[in-house]
Amino acid sequence: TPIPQTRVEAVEVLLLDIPTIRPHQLSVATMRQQHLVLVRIRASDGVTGCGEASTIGGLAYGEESPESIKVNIERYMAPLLLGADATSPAACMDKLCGAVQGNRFAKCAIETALFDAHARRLGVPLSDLFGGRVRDSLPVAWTLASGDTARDIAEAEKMLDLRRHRVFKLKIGLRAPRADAAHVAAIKRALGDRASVRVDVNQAWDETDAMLGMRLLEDAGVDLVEQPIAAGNHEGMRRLREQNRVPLMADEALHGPADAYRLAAARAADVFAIKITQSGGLRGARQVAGIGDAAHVALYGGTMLEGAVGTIASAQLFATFGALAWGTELFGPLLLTEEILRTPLVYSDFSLQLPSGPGLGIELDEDKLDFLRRDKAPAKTY
Ligand code: MUC
Ligand code: MG
Repeated sequence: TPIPQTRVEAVEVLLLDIPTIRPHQLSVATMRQQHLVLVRIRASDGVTGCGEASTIGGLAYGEESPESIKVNIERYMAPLLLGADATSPAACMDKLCGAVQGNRFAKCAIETALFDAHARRLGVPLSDLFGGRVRDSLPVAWTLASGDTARDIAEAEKMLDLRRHRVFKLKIGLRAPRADAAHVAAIKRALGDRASVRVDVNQAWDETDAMLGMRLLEDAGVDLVEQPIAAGNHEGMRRLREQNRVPLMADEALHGPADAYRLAAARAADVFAIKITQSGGLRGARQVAGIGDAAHVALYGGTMLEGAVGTIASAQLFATFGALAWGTELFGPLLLTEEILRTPLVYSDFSLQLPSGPGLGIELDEDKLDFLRRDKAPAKTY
């Protein structure tokens, strides 16, 4: 095979540790920091692209950790990419996926960096490589997860005042269903029709708990219940849908297009929470959306609580979706105490505004990266 004209020349992986603005309490973990994995890929024409992977609570949420992502990219994936045609993210990813099983989060970071670089090379926003934008802003939900009802209500009121969020997702599942439902009902009563209130159980319930919980939550005025039971229990999800009126969203159950197909066929979800990390990248997430559309499963733009890079990468893709009935939760950067961009992302009018520049449309603040990176020594390149 001929040597490509524009080749992948360097792959760099950075780990950033950033404190959260408050403890973020999920049924699987309480986060006080987030750890971002940034991947930068430079090509022989001098163009560099950036991608991100993040996880939630170490290995509590998924099977990749920030550290495993870094070492697997450096040791196994970077060598496969070096010399590959940087003008074809698809060809690069085919080569990678032919030799590497799993590792969806790592693959997502790499694929994003390749797309960012190629869009910059062409001088177009990344969204142009996925058909162009249907919208320039995306509605963004906020997660109330302080663990305290009064504090959650105060936080929601502040977000409404700032016109930053009017959709709130409550993290539940740590307490018994009746106690959780009382917490949710108190928040919904305080916010009334000014906000949509939804819950995420992060798989904490068994099917019996969920039958009770979903009924109580419906009575409390909840609009959507996310992943109430184990990710693998598709039949249980279908039964919950049959017995309840409040819509059910699949999140952890969705690990890309193959799961999307199985969930759709089993009629196990009303809504898909699409995440670029869980889907193994932007193209995988695009396929999940296509399966959802074809099966009349509504779409929601999910987050792995990424920082600015993964958040805007997700936004570039979600902006190309024809229908996005449930909006997005692309608030990750707002949960962090440190800004890593030269110009912060714009959140206004309850939405994230998409940047118009080429590629991801963002510029990293190198001084901040130097300050936040776990290993302060010069990054290793391969
Ligand atoms: C999840 O399960 O959806 C998204 C928002 C948030 O607070 O946690 C994540 C993970
Ligand atoms: Mg979720």
